[in-house]
Amino acid sequence: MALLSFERKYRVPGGTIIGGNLFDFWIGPFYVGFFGVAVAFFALMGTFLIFYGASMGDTWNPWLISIEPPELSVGLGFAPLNEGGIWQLVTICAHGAFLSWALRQVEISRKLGMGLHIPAAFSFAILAYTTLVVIRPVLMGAWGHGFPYGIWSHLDWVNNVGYAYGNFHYNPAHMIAVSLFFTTTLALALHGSLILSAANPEKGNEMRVPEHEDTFFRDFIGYSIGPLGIHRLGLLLALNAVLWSAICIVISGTVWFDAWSEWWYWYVDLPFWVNIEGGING
Ligand code: UQ1
Repeated sequence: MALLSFERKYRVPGGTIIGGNLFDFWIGPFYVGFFGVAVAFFALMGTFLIFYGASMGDTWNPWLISIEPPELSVGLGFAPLNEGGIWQLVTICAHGAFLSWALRQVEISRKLGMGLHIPAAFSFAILAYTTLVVIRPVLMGAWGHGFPYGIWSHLDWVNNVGYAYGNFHYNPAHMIAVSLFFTTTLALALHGSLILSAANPEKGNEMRVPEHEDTFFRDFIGYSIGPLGIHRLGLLLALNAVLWSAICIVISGTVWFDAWSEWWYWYVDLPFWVNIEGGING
């Protein structure tokens, strides 16, 4: 079925969560729905607030514009607009837009009779953001622990927070997250190259089929995870990369306050060698 006739066949009413038929229409290629309207509202509002905040700052250099969270002394209260209040409103708008975006994915999935894997996956990205600007600041008792909304300033924030705990590379959850990011790229490189190799056979041959793909990996390493399995693995790796990133930051400053390198002394202090003469402790 050609794409245009497919779209005509599947552009069906229904599947909405809120709003019934009211917003159940398309603008050009884009499905609108109640959550499309909500996304537009929150995104425009947030963008306007960022420009308003920038207008009160001292630069229009897009690299340097920064919407700062409130001072730590504000705690978990509301701040005046130009003392972190804009950051608070932008954070609310961002959540409104991200959650509406996820729910619009749910509505489109329901229309098409598909699973909800896409909004479920996107929810992990939202969770990562929420961890940084809501969950961890709340656990630490001040909105000021959130990151500033600026291209350069958020990089400074990452740098400073990382070194506030010695060196983040010693954070065991960070180690797991980084390993998962690398493994995700490995999986996508293996998968992408395998699919392209099967789709681009030697001249004169027909396109290869999944059996060829399976056979390559069975010949190569004695195991094929299968054409469906590789996508399950990819999703599992990618979601865990995000999840462990959120874990590595949320434990810093809430359950662990020292340099992360100190954490590893649990190993040095194991009973087997803790009191060995001439050892690191004795
Ligand atoms: C694989 O086994 C497989 O099944 C045929 C794919 O699907 C097309 C893949 O893309 C990849 C990369 C593999 C190999 C992966 C592992 C974990 C053995």
